[in-house]
Formats: sequence, C-alpha cells, structure tokens
Amino acid sequence: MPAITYELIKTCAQTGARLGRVHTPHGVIDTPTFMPVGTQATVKGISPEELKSLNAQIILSNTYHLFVRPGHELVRAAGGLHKMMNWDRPILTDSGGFQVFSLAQMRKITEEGVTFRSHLNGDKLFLSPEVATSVQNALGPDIMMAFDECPPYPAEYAYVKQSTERTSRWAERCLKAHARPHDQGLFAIVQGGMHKDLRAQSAADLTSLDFPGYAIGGLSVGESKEIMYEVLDHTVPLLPSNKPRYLMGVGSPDALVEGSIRGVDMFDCVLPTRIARNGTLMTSEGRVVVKNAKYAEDFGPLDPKCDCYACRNYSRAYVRHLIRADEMFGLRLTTIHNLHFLVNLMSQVRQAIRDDRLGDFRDEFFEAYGMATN
Ligand code: PRF
Ligand code: ZN
Repeated sequence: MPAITYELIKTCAQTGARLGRVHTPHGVIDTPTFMPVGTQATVKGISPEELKSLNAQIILSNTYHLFVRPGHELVRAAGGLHKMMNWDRPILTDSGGFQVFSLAQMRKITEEGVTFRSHLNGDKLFLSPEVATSVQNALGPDIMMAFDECPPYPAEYAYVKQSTERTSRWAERCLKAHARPHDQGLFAIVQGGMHKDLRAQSAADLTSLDFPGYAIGGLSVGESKEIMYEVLDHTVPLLPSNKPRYLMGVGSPDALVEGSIRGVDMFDCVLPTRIARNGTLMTSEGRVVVKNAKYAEDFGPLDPKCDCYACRNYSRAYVRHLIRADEMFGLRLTTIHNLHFLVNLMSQVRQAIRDDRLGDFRDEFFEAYGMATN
C-alpha cells in the first residue's frame, strides 16, 4: 500500500466537485479540505487541542523555515514534527520551492538547485530536489511536496517554459531521492504559469511518473481570479481522477468554493490567520474589521451564525478592546474564529456535494458573503 491513497465517494451532479477521503499514516482527511498553516511548526498562537476542537484534520508546515531554523536534524532528534509539536493528525510540508523565491535573499538558481542567503542571519544555504526531499524525510510529514520553482507573474513565456521544464526534471529527482515512500507520500507540483500549453506539458511530464498526489502551483501569484479559474478549468482535467489534487496557497472563501467546484480536494492559505492577527474576521456576512470604532459597543458574537469557542463566549466589543490593548488573547480569539470559519465552510461544501447542490450553495454563500471582498 502506498502511504497516501485517495478514495472518491461521489461527484456533485450539479458541479464537478468531488467528495472524498485521503488516507494517510496519521488518519483520514475528508475532502475537499482546508489546511491551516503552521509555518514554523505551530499555527501561530493556537494549540493542537484547539486545532482539534475546531475540527482541523490536517495542517501544513514549511521546509524552508524549519531548514533555516531550528534545522531538520534537530526536528529529527526530537522524534519528527508530529512528536515535537504534539500533533497526531496528518501534516503536509511544502518543499521550500516557493518560500526560497519569496523570502530568501541573493538567490541563484541553477539546474542543480538554489543557493540563497537565510532571511534570518544571512547564512549561505543550498536547497535542491535532493536536499528538500531528505529534509522532508527527516521532518516526517505524511505528505511532502516536490521541490519546484513558482515563476513570478507576469513572466516571459520563454522563462516560464524553461522553468516549468526544470520543475519536471526536479520532480523526477525528488522521486529518486525519496527514502520513505512506505510512510510518506510525495506530491508533484504542476507549474506552467498562465500558459495552457505549458500547463499541459507539465501535467503530462508529472503524471507519467507515479506520484500519489498532484498539486497545482503557480496560481494566486497576482493574476486575476478570472485567469486563475480559467487555468484551473484547463489544468484539473489533466490530473488523474484517482489521486488527490491540491491547489497551493489559495484560501479566500470564494476561491475555496470555486476551486472545489472545479474538482480540487485540498487547499491551504495564511489568509485566515494573517488577517486575524490584524483584527479582521471572516464572517457569514463578509469581512468584519472588528478593530473599527463601530464595534465598540457591539456585545453580540464575532459572527452571529458561528458556534466556535470565540463566538460562543465573547463579544465583538470585548475582542476589539483586547486587540486595541495589545492583549494576545484577542488575536487568539480572532484566529480561532477565522480558522473555524474556513474549516466549517469546507464541511458545508462537502454536505452540498453530498446533496448534489454545490452550485446552489455557491450562489447562496456569495449572496451573503459578497464575492468581491474575499
Ligand atoms: N509552489 C510551492 N508552494 C506554493 C506555491 C507553488 O507554486 C504556491 C503558489 N500559490 C503557494 N505555495 N512549492
Ligand atoms: Zn466564531
């Protein structure tokens, strides 16, 4: 048995959405799913018990960050990521192939890999398909990602073409370097920018190799939502239907629904946790900037339709006060609420697929949430 398998339960008759399960060494993930991001082996401010009580089934962490600090050998010595952070449900790690391009300084890309300086102390470091794979073997997530390059947007066609071809060669090197295929699944990442022929070539290259799952990278990098959905419409059908499909770095509520409709099974994004830390809530009525003066005497819950720990116990007025007074509990409450909002949204999406009415659900949801606001 491979470490990761996908079980299709049903397809929504109204859309193309898939209801399924991803089986991992640390348990089952109901899909479509949203994965909270714990970049540095912690979802900022939230304990594993709290993540469980808001029904998170899998979290994401980052090779780049853990490689730079505290180092993968330290995580290995601690018994792996699950043990070190006391999280016994599935974990996925990104490969560093995105963060090294967005965070590191003085990058130099060659066929061999990427030389860069740490964003923390300027140390000279090197990541390659082999290094990113062995680092992820040491960290021990259930799902690890191939080392890729996410080209910037916009970029010249010729650049995207050579970068995408290199990402395919790198994926093959990751597969060869992977030392734990029996208990860790390695997913490939389809690139190709906004170009349909390059997406098709990338998908053909990668699906000719036997990965247990496929991600779509290189989206949500500054293009419009229309372009992103067009590329998704074109790319998802090129992926095998018996493997999970993961849309990387996408997590606005409307994109979770639109992505699910197009057949995506997994999503991750820092958006809910990042905006929570600047005092913004995702609610059933759209975004609420709870820091604003108009909530000073609002003694209702953060979201009237939510039953999370924060909404059951605390008011907008109290949370606004905590944030203005720089009390960390305020940011913990907004983070708990926003994560619950997206995890719960995906559970509603799964129910709508079960009921063959995800198209209707989308219309109702956008009507209440406001599509343009994210
Ligand atoms: N590649 C990797 N991680 C990613 C992306 C990618 O293209 C994206 C793009 N939205 C987010 N995270 N490895
Ligand atoms: Zn809530």
